[in-house]
Amino acid sequence: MRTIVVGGAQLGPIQKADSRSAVVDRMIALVEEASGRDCDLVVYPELALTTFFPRWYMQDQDEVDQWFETAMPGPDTIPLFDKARDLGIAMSFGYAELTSDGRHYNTSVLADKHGQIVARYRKVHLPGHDEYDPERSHQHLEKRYFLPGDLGFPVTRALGGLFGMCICNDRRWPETYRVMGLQGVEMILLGYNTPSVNSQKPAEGSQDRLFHHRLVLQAGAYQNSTWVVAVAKAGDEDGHPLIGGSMIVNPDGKVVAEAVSEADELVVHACDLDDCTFGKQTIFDFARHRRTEHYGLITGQTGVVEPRD
Ligand code: CDV
Repeated sequence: MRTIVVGGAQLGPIQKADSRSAVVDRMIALVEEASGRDCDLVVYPELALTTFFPRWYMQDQDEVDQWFETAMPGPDTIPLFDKARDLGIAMSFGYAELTSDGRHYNTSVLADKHGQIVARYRKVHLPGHDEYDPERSHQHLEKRYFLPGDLGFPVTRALGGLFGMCICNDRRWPETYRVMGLQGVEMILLGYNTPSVNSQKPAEGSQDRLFHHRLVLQAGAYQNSTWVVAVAKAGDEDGHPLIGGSMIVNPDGKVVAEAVSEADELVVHACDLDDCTFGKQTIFDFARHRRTEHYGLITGQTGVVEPRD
């Protein structure tokens, strides 16, 4: 058995006016609760330190840059790293990263139990648009504020297992899981901010969104025989609702723990990484069963090319 007790640390809404330090206080309260529940690892959402700012249209780059961190840990996040290290808990969370040479990414990090960052991921699949779109019920300007990630989908040895990360929209793409599956991933950590309504399809509400969320997590976990830990920022941010539904999915694709609220809430499960072995050695033994000679279109072509008449 290689059991890791995981706490999915869902955050309730963060308003535009909320300070980083107020959010970090909430994150510290969750890691303290996690300690009381014997967690080894706490996972927080995408862009955990602020409101989901890509909903706001900004033209002034200085205003945009206020939402980004130039150091991790930085002045606001050092107390969180100190607390997690003192409690001996590893953690993962998302934030907006501004590099020293001026690049902007939607990033997640994994810190070990000593507070050292051991893995970094930059969001590859950026949804939304890059200019103000009056046709939408709300804006989703990730393509305006971030570059596509440049690190691929790395898998890292940590906590006695093989860990990968992805962020929000990445979870809808089978390629995300498979690229990590091909590196033997045993646990995928992912945070998200998913609006409860589709900005281009008002009929698609929160129940539909939760259905799609669950569908892709369960499929990704099962098809790659990996744990998936998915953690929301949820609830109403300045009049903009986000779904909850934080959950832990086992390598059989079953949901084993799930949030019941749209507030700060810890979802805990003892995950045995050895549970990944059976699927990886049988139906999803990639080395024996994959047929890469037929998969060229996956990497050779981006959009759809229909067959000729
Ligand atoms: N933060 C996100 O990536 N959100 C997207 C929305 C725009 C659909 C998601 O896939 O949940």
